[in-house]
Amino acid sequence: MKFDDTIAAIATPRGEGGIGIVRVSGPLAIPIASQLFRPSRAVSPAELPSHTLTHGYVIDTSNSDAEIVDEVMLGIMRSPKTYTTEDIVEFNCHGGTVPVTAVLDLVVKAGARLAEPGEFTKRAFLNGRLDLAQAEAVAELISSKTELSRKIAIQALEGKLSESVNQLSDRLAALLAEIEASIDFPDEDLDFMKVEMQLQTALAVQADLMCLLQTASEGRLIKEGINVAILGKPNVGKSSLFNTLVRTARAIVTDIPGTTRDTIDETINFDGIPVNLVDTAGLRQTEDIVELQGVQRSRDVLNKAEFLLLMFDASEPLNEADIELLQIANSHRAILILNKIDLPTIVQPQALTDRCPKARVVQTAITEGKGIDVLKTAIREEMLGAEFVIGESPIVTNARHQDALRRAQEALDDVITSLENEMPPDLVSVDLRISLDALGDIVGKTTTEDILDLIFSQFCVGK
Ligand SMILES: Nc1nc2c(ncn2[C@@H]2O[C@H](COP(=O)(O)OP(=O)(O)O)[C@@H](O)[C@H]2O)c(=O)[nH]1
Ligand SMILES: [Mg+2]
Repeated sequence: MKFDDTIAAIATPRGEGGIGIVRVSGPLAIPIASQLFRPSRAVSPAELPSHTLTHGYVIDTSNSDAEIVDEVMLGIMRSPKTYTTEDIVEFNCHGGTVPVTAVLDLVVKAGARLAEPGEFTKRAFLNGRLDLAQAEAVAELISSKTELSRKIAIQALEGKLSESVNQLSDRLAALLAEIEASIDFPDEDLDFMKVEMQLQTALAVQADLMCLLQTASEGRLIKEGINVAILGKPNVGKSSLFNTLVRTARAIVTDIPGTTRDTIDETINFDGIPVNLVDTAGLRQTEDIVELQGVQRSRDVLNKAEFLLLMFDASEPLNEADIELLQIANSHRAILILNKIDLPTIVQPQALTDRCPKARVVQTAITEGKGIDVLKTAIREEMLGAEFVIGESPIVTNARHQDALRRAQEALDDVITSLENEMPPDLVSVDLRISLDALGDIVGKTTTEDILDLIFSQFCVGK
């Protein structure tokens, strides 16, 4: 695809900083630079070699005295080896809102139009430099909250995810060709053998598709994070645990509101997982109206939490509140923490597992620093699975990809059922096409215009 308009935007964040970049892409990029830029040595932008930076000035020529607007470094990147594949120029201005905006205004007056959010990346996609999954990885990389999500985004940007999806597509496309050939040239004698082989192929693809789809639960967790609540009766050690976990993790700056008087929360980087950790007021029966509100909030927290750290005091007999927590544990993802094992113990782990056989119990003495590493490993394993490692194989982090893989899988299930029941090949091919189209949606082969608009509108301006 070739665009005949030229787009421009401020590519750096608003506010003051070292550099502010005005990025321009399209056929007018270099002519605009020639018009606005005066190099400090006598060369015109049209003669500058590609992929170089040149010192000079942006000049406003609209009035007679050719006023200097800013001193800049001009970056020139000629088509096709650029982000958008088009000619790109970047004015590296002094990083303040006013100089950058002044340069952008001149660029627009000279014939560019303001870019929509994500439009540079959209052009990179429409011009075939990135596929859709790679374009989305750009946004994921920018918004990644932890090292782990950065690694996964880079992997997707390099095309690892697309490669896996394309391999699945190729195998299904080959199967489709074979099945369609048997519609056109039926051969009764060979059909039985053929269908059996087609079925084996479909099953093999299904198994690989399933593996990829299964990475989505971890992938989404790493990308979006998880709400974890610490619950337990008063004095059991919740705040001590909260403080220990927060202190030993790297904090993540987020704009998620949530701190209330009765619950404190903090988003931390827990081994690469963004964890929103909530310390609650005690969960217990009470008559006091002020207390009651705190308890109500604990219940709200409970409803929002996706993972629970339930604390019990090993030095005191279990009470009603403890029993209630153990019931809660049965219907939630949870770890049971038996704290204060440094004191004479009354409660054994068995007492917890008797009531809650599925949950893992970790024994700790938080104030003594005992059991904390074991607890952290347990939390990571319960959230990500013990075998989880970032390796060569791609990880699905994007809800849209997950949904497309699910659709591909459902259609492939139908293909398999039809093959098993020796249904006519034209029927099989219909489902096979649905499955292929769903895979095509991931890399953008079959994606509709509205979906593309939606995806790119979530990018920042200037990317
Ligand atoms: N001996 C002992 N005391 C603890 C332990 N963990 C917490 N505590 C103490 O128990 C008291 C209550 O702790 P806190 O974290 O405020 O409990 P919360 O009410 O559940 O938030 C404090 O005096 C802590 O120092 C532990 O493992 N062993
Ligand atoms: Mg507390």
